[in-house]
Amino acid sequence: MDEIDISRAIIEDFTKNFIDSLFLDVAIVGAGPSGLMCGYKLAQSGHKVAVFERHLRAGGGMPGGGMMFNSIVIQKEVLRIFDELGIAVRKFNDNLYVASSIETVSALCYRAMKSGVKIFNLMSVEDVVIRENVICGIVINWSSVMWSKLHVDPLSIKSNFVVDATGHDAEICRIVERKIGQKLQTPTQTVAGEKSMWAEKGENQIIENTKEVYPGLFVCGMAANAVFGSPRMGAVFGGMFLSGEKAAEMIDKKLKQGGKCD
Ligand code: 48F
Repeated sequence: MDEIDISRAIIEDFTKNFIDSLFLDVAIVGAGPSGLMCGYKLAQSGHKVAVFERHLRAGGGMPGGGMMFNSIVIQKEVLRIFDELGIAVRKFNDNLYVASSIETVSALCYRAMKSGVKIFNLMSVEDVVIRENVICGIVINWSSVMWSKLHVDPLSIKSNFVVDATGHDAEICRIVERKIGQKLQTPTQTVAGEKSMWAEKGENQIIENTKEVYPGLFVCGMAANAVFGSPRMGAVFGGMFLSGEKAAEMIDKKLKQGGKCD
């Protein structure tokens, strides 16, 4: 065994994966529960998907559970998803169940990747590609470049659709607003920002808020509630799974109608 072989194996494998991802059906920004769920469902439908995650590990806000008590709460209606993913749940009451946040993240990543999703960690999306008022891809850089504020130009990935699954800050929607110089077409005509904690209302509204907010750009998860000014909901996660699933279904339908960007 030679150290150079180890280096070559890693560099060649990564480069092959990266080059293979330069054109995607769907580029998902954020490997939290909604982004991973969206990717898993799209890949299951046969689409070419990659998830770009700023941090070292996938999972977003899920591993920390509620205030670092590393359990999460889900509602009865998402039991079918947890069952499909093979995640153990324990009944709390007639409507609520609990699961290990670590087991949930691990299962979701594993099943997503086994379905064909590529996950690129330590990469940040800093811009989008826009052609004739349509989002056609993302602009990426190493997170370490951004954190250290180095002046290094980014690279681009083309995709038919982009999903903003960046959580509370709805970063991609905010970038698009800045770049097009106008408010996104939302009822409030703005990226409103999430409202204070109201679990039940937030969970109900997240499904309605999951949609295409600009041609080629979908929003899901907590970012959807931030865009439409709906409440946050804390460590109850059912809505994140249902929102990711809904975004995937909507994009699947559009992809089956034909590609969008060259
Ligand atoms: O925050 P996050 O977990 O989003 P989510 O899927 O789930 C929200 C819940 O975790 C929780 C909650 C439950 O009720 O409210 O907060 O909506 O995951 C978002 C991921 O996106 C990454 C970020 O590091 C996180 O892992 N991210 C954010 N901006 C960027 C990004 C960016 N510009 N480029 C790449 N990754």
